[in-house]
Amino acid sequence: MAGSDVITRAAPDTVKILIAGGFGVGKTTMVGSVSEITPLRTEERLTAAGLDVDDLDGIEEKTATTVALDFGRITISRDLVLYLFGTPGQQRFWFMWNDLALGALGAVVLIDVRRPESSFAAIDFFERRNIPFVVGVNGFYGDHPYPPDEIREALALPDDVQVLLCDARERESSRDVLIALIDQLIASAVHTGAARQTEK
Ligand SMILES: Nc1nc2c(ncn2[C@@H]2O[C@H](COP(=O)(O)OP(=O)(O)O)[C@@H](O)[C@H]2O)c(=O)[nH]1
Ligand SMILES: [Mg+2]
Repeated sequence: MAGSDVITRAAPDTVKILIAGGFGVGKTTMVGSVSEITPLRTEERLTAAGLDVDDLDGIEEKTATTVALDFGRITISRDLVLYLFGTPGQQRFWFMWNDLALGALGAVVLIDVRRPESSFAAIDFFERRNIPFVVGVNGFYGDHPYPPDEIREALALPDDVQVLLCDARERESSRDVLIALIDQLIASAVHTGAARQTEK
């Protein structure tokens, strides 16, 4: 019967994912490259007023910044839709992170391979709250000078946190990072479920 498919098919699960990391690491770029809807952006041109406040060392080419958040959506499969929330990177907007993290199942912490220290605070944020995350290493200018294991060591990441080399400008590459995160979330849910079963 025409339309029965529509009636019987359950609505997809929607999952909230944060795209986090320091200032200028490529969060807005990643949300923009994977989103299938025109991402909602709240970018403002960087102005002279922010010069003393925003640390532009090493990213002098940056001319706009996310003042509130980026929002995008990607359909992973018929059953799974991700809502992506790109966090603001500047220190003075950190107060928003707790609210943004509410209900988030996981996160991508992006790092700029040239200045990994700018994402330390984001890693720390998710570790403290036990929010699962993967690390996406955004190789600016397509450069990936360090293998994932070296980056893991430099960031003192535990073995279960995946480190993925990526290019935030590329849809496929950004999508791969999100799929790795989803795989990790599913694996840990299965693991927790199995542990509950054996407790019974
Ligand atoms: N060459 C290069 N530029 C990038 C890459 N990712 C982001 N950018 C640029 O770097 C700047 C900062 O990126 P943006 O996404 O705004 O960073 P955010 O502060 O983390 O949201 C922008 O001008 C981007 O166009 C990349 O992989 N390679
Ligand atoms: Mg941004």
